[in-house]
Amino acid sequence: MPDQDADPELEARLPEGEVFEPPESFVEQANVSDPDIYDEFEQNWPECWERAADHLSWDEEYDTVLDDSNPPFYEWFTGGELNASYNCIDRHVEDGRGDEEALEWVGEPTDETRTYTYSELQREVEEFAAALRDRGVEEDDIVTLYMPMIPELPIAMLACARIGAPHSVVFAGFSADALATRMNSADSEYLVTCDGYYRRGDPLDHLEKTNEGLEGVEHEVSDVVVVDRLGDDGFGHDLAANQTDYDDLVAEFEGAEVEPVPRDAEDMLFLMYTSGTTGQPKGVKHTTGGYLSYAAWTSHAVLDVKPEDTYWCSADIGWITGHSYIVYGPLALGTTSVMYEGTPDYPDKDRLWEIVEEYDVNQLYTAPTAIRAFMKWGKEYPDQHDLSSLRLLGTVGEPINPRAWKWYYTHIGDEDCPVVDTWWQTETGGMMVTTLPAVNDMKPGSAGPPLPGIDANIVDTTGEQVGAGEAGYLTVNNPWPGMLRTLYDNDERFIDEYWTEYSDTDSSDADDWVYFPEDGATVDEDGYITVLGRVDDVINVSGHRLGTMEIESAIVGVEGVAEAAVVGGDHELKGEAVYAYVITEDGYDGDEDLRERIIAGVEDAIGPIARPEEVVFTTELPKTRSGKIMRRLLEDIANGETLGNTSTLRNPEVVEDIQSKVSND
Ligand code: 6R9
Repeated sequence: MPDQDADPELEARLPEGEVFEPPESFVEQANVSDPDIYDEFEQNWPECWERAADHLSWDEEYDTVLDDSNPPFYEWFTGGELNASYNCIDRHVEDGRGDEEALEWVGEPTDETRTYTYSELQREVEEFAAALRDRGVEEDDIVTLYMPMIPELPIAMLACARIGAPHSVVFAGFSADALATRMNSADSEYLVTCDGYYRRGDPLDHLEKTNEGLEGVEHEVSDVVVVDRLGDDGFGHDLAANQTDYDDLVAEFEGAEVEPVPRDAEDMLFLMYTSGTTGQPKGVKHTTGGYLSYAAWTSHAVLDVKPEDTYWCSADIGWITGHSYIVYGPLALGTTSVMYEGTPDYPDKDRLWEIVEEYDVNQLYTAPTAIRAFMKWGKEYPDQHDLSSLRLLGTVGEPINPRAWKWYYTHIGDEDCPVVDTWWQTETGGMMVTTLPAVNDMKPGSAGPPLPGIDANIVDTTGEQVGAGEAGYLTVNNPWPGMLRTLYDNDERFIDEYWTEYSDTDSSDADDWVYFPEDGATVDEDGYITVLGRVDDVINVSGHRLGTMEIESAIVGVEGVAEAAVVGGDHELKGEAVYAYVITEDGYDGDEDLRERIIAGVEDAIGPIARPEEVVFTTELPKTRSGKIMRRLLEDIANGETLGNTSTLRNPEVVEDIQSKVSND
């Protein structure tokens, strides 16, 4: 395997610290190319956000752009009414664009693809919306969607949106327990799932996992719709009494017309569960008007999406990136969105590049973890394909190191595509910090300035702005349309998690409220923000957010485990990997059997993405005198770094013992 470290030519051509200008050919055609946009937004705030709302068709015009009378419960575009499904589908058909492609679905098996024009998507969505209604789904009922990357997932999302039923998508790679926790939390009585899907050529049984999860749901689940994805490769499960086959159900509603329900701008469009500091995942609530405007606006301004483009975001729809930038943003703009079922290395390591070539993809939006893998596989894979259709590249999910950035820029973009490194979160709904591709120079490794209208600052623990180059905490001072409105059914936790750190929580003046995303960052003299990573107990494995507490509670649930501490250690491909330090109960050995049971316990509770890279058995964990586990120290040990001061420990002798057990390869 070629080692990119040993690519002196590349390193020499693109030295660290170099700044790249937007390519002229890109600037000439860009949606947003006027640098005055920053001033315009600042001087005209919050009315500037009408520019985002203008990307949508409203059934009822809004009266007020921002109602900030009750911070941090901000409301956007109040009085306005709209429907997300209408905005993502019908209006494009009404504009005479019904025959243009909305979704290009590429299955993992190389001979399987499906194209949906906007008219076809409309028909499918209306039929499934009619079916959901028939099953009893009413406006405001939360429908859980537990599906992999198959077309029925966006179809179900849009069908829910059409009838005003918020969806809660659970990533298909999550475990049965994770499904149950989320359905319980949202009191969701409806589920859409599938029989299985393909992973690297093999069919996976998804219905069995679903059924296991349903056993853990505490309320009655009235209906489960099951998509038959695998056909003859299926596992032959019989459907239970409350389960219906998707195709059979939809066949009953052939040609059905379902009027899109006008929704209040502030009505919930969906819930998305994400990891936080405590064990329980948080149900992030997004609304119809603000979220959709923001997803559409950022797709337009940052990803430069145009109706005639073929745009591809390689994320999974089970994460926020897929919601905003596979489904809602691109479809609201009427473009063609590509959706790929499989992994980038199946059947070979050039699969993505084959798809880019085949579909003439114009924008590619992916994650640093994927780019690091491409780098490791070598440039001969992209080199086999004509990638000249690409006009813009994007990354999201975790910090990108300059070397990976440069590789992407050079070998995928041919030094002719701007790269947008976009910082944002499940909670922010859309991008917050990134260069505008035709306006700002690019600095590899640094996301860039906050977007127009976004007031992001790097501050110290007292809230004072730090100087250029100093590490601090990322904060956001003004609200924005795409922000979460609350955590489902838990306003108190919403305030606790995001607003207590830097706000005057007794104040009813919005200026006294500051959003804290729990990321560390630095800022340079040009205002470019470099995000360093989470400062809470959340780790980022391959761009996926995992709570260390969730993993710890899974491990402690395993028979024979007394105590566990989980930290993120550096990992070449994944960015971070899970390191678990475990104390066994008396009478149990830290042996292979226990290690395997711990790994299985984590996979059952969360999913394979949370699988510990290393399980280290120890008799004690390093603790401060007040009894707190010194996680920093455990991280340093995982990374094989020289340890700082251990004198504040109650039990300094344990450190050496643990160090000797970590492999650091
Ligand atoms: C969209 C998404 C959010 C966390 C976030 C931060 C990290 C995302 C990043 C980045 C550095 C970037 N993150 N994008 N860090 N540079 N461009 O990923 O949402 O799953 O909620 O994760 O991901 O730590 O706080 P989510």
